[in-house]
Amino acid sequence: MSKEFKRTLITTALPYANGPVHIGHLAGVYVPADIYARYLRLNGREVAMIGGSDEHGVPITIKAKKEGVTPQDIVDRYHTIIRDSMKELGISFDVYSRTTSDIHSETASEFFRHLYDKGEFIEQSSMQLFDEKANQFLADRYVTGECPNCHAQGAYGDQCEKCGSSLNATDLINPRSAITGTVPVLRETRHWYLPLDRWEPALREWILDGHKEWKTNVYGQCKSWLDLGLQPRAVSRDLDWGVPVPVEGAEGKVLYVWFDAPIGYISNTKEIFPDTWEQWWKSPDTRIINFIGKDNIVFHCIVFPSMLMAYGDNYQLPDNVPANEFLNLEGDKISTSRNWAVWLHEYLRDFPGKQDVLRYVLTANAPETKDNDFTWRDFQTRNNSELVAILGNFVNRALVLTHKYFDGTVPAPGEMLDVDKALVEEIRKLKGEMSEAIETFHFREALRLAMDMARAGNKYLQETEPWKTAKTDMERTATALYMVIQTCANLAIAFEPFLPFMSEKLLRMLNGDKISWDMLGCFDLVPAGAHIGQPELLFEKIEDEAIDAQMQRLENIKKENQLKAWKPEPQKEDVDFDTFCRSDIRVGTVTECVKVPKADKLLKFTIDDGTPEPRTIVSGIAQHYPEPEKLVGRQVLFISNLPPRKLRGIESQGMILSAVNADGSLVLAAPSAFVNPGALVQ
Ligand code: B3M
Ligand code: ZN
Repeated sequence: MSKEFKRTLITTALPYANGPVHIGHLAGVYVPADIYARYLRLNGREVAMIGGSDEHGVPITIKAKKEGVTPQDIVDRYHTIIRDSMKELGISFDVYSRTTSDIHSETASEFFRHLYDKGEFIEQSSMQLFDEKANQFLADRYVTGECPNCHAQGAYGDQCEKCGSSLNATDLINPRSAITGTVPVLRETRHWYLPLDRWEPALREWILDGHKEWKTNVYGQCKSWLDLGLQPRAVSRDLDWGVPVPVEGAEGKVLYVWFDAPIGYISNTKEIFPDTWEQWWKSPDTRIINFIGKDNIVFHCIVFPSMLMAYGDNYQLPDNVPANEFLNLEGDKISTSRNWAVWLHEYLRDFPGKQDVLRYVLTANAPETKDNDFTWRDFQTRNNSELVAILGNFVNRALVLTHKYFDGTVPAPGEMLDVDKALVEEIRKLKGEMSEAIETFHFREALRLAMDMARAGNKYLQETEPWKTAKTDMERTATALYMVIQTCANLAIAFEPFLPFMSEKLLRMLNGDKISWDMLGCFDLVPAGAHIGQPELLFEKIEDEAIDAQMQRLENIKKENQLKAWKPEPQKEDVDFDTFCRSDIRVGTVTECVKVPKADKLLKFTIDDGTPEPRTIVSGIAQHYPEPEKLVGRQVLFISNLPPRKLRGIESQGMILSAVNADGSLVLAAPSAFVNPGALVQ
């Protein structure tokens, strides 16, 4: 890390307060930011970690309308859930505030007014989509339609979630109002635009020449935006929820949410440092780092920096924007609206005391360079075979052995042999690699290296076997246990940024208190003669039942979503009555039903159709009735006058009727009460 910075301002994307936070938010933004902040604090650096809820914007007003409550009710509800659950996860914000605060509206208003007075905006009239039924303009997500780029349905007026392109509402093909479902009309309206093109040369120089060290995904996205050429962007909207545009004649207009939200970083800094906030934003001694997800890159690397440059007055641009890719859940994209997520507050309820397990799994799987997948099986495996079996096991053995052979008093070491020196070297080498990884935002790698420290500890115990030397050479046992206790103290430091709850517990067991990154690699952290506490388990095994319950929950959500998305097939073409009457549909009773060998889908039915001869029908429903013998005795409906067909060498005399469910499953159609076999259905 360059030494010329005096302090680091860490900002974290402000989550929309239209829902709770989920593992995607955590893996992408809050856990990495927290690791970084904790690491810097351990290094004695001056740090401020800024967070808060983004409480404006259309998704919030849409949610409020749907529930028949006010937008304020919505943001009050979710702000509280988000703030409390992140605190419980140990995300160490120095401030977690909200964009509906007074200090924020004042700051955002002043920011806009300053740009307005400086002539930094273009004022322009344009035709915008208007819902005549709701009597309002349709900003951003109030319109949906077909994406002009990838032609996906359901693209929003500001963005297509399918191909990720950012859109203007008027670009959508076949737009529909999200409020009334009607086709919007075009109506003229005036707005303020920030001419991003004015800042293009400065942005090119700052990013493309000056920040080649940025992550390739971030640098690449910026480059392609800049190469496409920047255009003026509207920074106001016709809406009644947001910070009012502080200009005369702007009634009914508010600041665009992406104009006010990043200013939230500034207002939240003001909230904790009312007197010194300027040095966090305007001093070149401050290093600003923005933690965000990949969908926010353009706003943090192009739009907000243009706003800051337009403002002037020494506002500093971020030094790095380590944006992450997306985390998927069990192979599917996480989605708030489809409830396809693991919600943090629910996780904390279902797995009490297991904050570090989630932090560990999300970091080990962090989508740092590509999208990644969270699965509950992987969660269980990482807990059981890494946290329990490697880290927990090592610490437990170290403490138990010290109690067994030295009554819990750290023994004085004897002569240091090669095996002991090798352990010290290994820990110091790993420390160097960890620091490098964290400082370059490679947190998964850093976590793997921390785990390697625990592995080194286990290997050392295997090699020195202090339980064996206790019979012959107590000095060797003393040295080995001294070394492993020091290793435990090292682990408490190395893991603190990642697993702060574990670290605190381990320190308590070692009767340690203050730690710093400088101490990592030292082997005199717990002095000989010090007493250590009783060993407690740091991690416990997660059983199949807990995982199965989570998988079942997701399974249910998938079914619910299929049902919600289900639409009946369009009606077939008309048939005349006589044609229909020529179909011979009858009731039959199943007398035998077996799988057709070597055919996954086929069942062979033997049906009593009221005639002396049993009827054979082959039907493609085997996957929906895995126990065909249970169908014996059931009544079914079948078409009896179709020409016979050979299927796998069996002659099928008709077709059994079934209905298709939303999830594609087939259900046999049957009369609602017993009917004589062979009866006609009419
Ligand atoms: N609320 C979008 C998001 O949650 C937006 C971030 C604002 S950061 C200033 O992804
Ligand atoms: Zn698209």
